[in-house]
Amino acid sequence: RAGLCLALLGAGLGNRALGAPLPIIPQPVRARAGGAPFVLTGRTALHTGPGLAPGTAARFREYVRTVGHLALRPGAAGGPGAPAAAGIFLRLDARAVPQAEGYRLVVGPRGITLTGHDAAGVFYGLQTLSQLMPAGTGGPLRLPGCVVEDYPRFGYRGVHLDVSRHLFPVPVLKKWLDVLAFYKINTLHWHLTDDQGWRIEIKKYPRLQSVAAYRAETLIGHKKELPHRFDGQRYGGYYTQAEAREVVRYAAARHITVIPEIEMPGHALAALAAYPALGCTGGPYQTATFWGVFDDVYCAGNEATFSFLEGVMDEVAAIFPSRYLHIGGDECPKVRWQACPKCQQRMKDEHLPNEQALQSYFIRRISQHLATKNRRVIGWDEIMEGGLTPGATVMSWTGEQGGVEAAKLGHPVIMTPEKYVYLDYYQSLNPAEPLAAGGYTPLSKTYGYEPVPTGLSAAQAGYVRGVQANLWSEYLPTAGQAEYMLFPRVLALAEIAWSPRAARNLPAFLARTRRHEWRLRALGVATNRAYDQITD
Ligand code: TNX
Repeated sequence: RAGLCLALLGAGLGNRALGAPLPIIPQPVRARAGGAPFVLTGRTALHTGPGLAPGTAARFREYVRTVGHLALRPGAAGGPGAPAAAGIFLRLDARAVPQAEGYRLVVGPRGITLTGHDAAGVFYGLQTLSQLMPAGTGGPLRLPGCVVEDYPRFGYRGVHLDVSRHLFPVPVLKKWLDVLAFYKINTLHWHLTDDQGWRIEIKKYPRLQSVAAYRAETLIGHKKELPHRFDGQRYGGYYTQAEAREVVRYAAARHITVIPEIEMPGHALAALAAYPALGCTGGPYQTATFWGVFDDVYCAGNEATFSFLEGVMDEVAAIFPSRYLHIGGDECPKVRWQACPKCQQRMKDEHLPNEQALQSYFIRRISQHLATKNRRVIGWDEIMEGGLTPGATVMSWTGEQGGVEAAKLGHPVIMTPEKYVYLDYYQSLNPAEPLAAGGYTPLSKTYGYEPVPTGLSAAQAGYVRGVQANLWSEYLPTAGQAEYMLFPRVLALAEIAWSPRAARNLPAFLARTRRHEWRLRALGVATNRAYDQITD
């Protein structure tokens, strides 16, 4: 039989059945195609082994229904008495699959066995299985015979979404979460506050809803980069706590952790518009109507700032169970602090040599407050200015240097350098591209990014916990446009975050990506020009 296979391969005939690469993204650690396919029909049962939540199988059923137009039969509860009929068997076995989030998938003519190290592993195995499934109209579906052994390279595989500059409805967020999970992304970094709008309900501070959540109707000050939607209309809105909890629940059911970001001490104009006493000058301020970096930031000399932010973070922590909470920390000008008697007094009292150290003091106080709730902070790389807060994780966006330094200091690091993984940048040089933030990160550039910088020892490299792509929404007034920027570049991020470094192969990835266009469409992602722009 082996001889026959070889002969077929040699003749170029068996290529499809035996040697064709499986269209899986991200590329698994080991994937061997071969043997007879499994034929999935309306008689196929899905058996869930002990210890697995029923929801795990439910989402796969749903996928088979939408893409294959087939309803799988319910399986027996599993265990030793499980029926021997052909079907799909899901089970947990941490010894058989030793890596966290890992799985082993065997597809053969008599059935499909999926063994996960943990529930996440089973879930990811089901995503792989879904990706092996052809589209159908209710008739039998042939799933290629194969053995896949797989686990992630990084424990943190993130996508960041800015909803301050423009916000997107909860049903759209849910659709995107489905797609992220399909590609084994496990973290949504939710950028909830910025100068242009505060998007999370905080019950203790109602003006965050009535004032900070909306942009000023009249334009004040500068004229730089007017958002095209500035037409004198109020723009804004926010997610209620109930909605945010629903997003957290929906994400968790797909093994995605939602990390909320509350920006401080900079990018805070919307909050200052609502509570002007929290700024050094006392205002008045208005929620920003254009993009950029603003001089007015939270006053670091005012105790009210800290009690306000602690009140905010208390509610945020109650909504979001994630161990890590993001406190921003980027792009905070120091001019107001320099001119503010209270800030200068604070620097004297605390023996802080400069405003950078005052920023560090600011972050440390918030971090200490969160530590009492057993939470840790993540911040953009500028939180290193003036000294890095103990226990903080650094998100390295301005380049790789912040991440390198933090790893050398023994702090966890998420790499997200703008040059490679900023999804608000142009993805092609086509002049017909819709207006974007500038910058150029085509699919191939994101794919070519290596998250572990050179020059780190093996131990230091271990602090690089993962990689993230960021979608800022200044130029994305509609969900459709945001989706156009997300996909297919998220697929490249998924592969650099999950697959072994040695498996990286651009032409092979691009070929697989093309085979995913219809799959994305099946998940509700609009087909877009981005596919025509895939070039090697
Ligand atoms: C910089 S990245 C910012 C954001 C902007 C983005 C635009 C970062 C931490 N701060 O406020 O939206 O550039 O690309």
